[in-house]
Amino acid sequence: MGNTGDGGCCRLALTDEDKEGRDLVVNWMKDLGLTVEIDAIGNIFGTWRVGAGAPVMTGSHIDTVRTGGIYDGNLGVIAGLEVIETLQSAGVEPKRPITVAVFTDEEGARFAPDMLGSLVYVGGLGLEAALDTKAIDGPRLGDELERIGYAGALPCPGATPHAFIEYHIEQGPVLEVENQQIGVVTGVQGISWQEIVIKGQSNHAGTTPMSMRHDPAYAASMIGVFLRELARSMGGNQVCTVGRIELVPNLINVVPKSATLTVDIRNTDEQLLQHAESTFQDFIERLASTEGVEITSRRLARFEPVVFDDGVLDVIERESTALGATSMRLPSGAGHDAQMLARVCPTGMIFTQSHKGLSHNPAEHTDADLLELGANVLLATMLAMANDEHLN
Ligand code: HGY
Ligand code: MN
Ligand code: MN
Repeated sequence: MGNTGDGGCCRLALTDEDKEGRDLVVNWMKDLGLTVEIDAIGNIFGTWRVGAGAPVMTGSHIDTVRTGGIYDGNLGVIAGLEVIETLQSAGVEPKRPITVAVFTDEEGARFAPDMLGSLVYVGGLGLEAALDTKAIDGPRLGDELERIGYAGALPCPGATPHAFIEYHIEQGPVLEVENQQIGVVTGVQGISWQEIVIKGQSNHAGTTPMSMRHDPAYAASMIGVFLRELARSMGGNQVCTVGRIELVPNLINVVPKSATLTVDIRNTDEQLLQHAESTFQDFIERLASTEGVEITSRRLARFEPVVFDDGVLDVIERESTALGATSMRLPSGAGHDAQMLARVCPTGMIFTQSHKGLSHNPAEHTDADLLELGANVLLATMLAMANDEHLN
């Protein structure tokens, strides 16, 4: 489901490929004897009902971007199921239930914002507003959820877990460059997504003097150049991306009528992120005036930087060391469901290396021994959290 034939995966949220993937994971959960529940935004929960009290939860997402790799998100779900299977085979029963979650639409690539399912789960976005979200290809999220049969009965927001631990590839180069096997993730950087619409005047490419043009394609290009320069001048963790540009009518001999583009701005520091946003806003106001075009922006996502629970990080670090793994603390450049669960319970993340730092790319790769080591750290951490050892 979603195999792109080049080693990658295209499983956009709530597509038929996503349904196939969901059905497969639900079957794996049932094979493990887990209680499978689905909530009103399509989040899937497989719970091993042992022990007592609120569950220790792990998991991630199985939706991907269009040029996805096979590890982003999938690793966290599969490793979570592997943790349960390993404990069951060893006859080890945790003192708390263990839940593996598959959160809806983590990528936000088809339906913005990203981490949509986990955001609804923790009460950060109302269910009805989420269900009314429109896809970039048109359909309403709630209709797609019904169509693939994952509009569940469990209410949103959901029950608060005892703790949440997410295992994920780093999707960046740091662990490999620093030759560290495990990333003890300190938090997630702030994310600002906007859709920018530029309306100009379509005109003839051959007859229209340059001085008479009001060209949205030119304005969109200048936005890309400005954002690159802004990130370079700010330095540090500042990143800016134009990921999508659509021109109308998108023809060789027509000065376009309009351009629609997306802007992704991120920083680990909230003040710097706000500075980048306001600097960009000033630029597009100047650009609209000089080029004689109308520029409007619509916010698609805005999340402040998140810091994970120190107690959980200490357990991850301790269990990594006990397993003989090298580890380092680092922030996440990518967004994750864990940044939403951190709003409601003690939360942490475990990273494994991404070869050459590649992700959102079919060449995404992590060596099997590193994948296994990270999964063992996840098992040890979840067991410690389930047996409340972290409180000692
Ligand atoms: O956008 C992100 O950082 C994540 O891949 N959803
Ligand atoms: Mn991911
Ligand atoms: Mn991703």
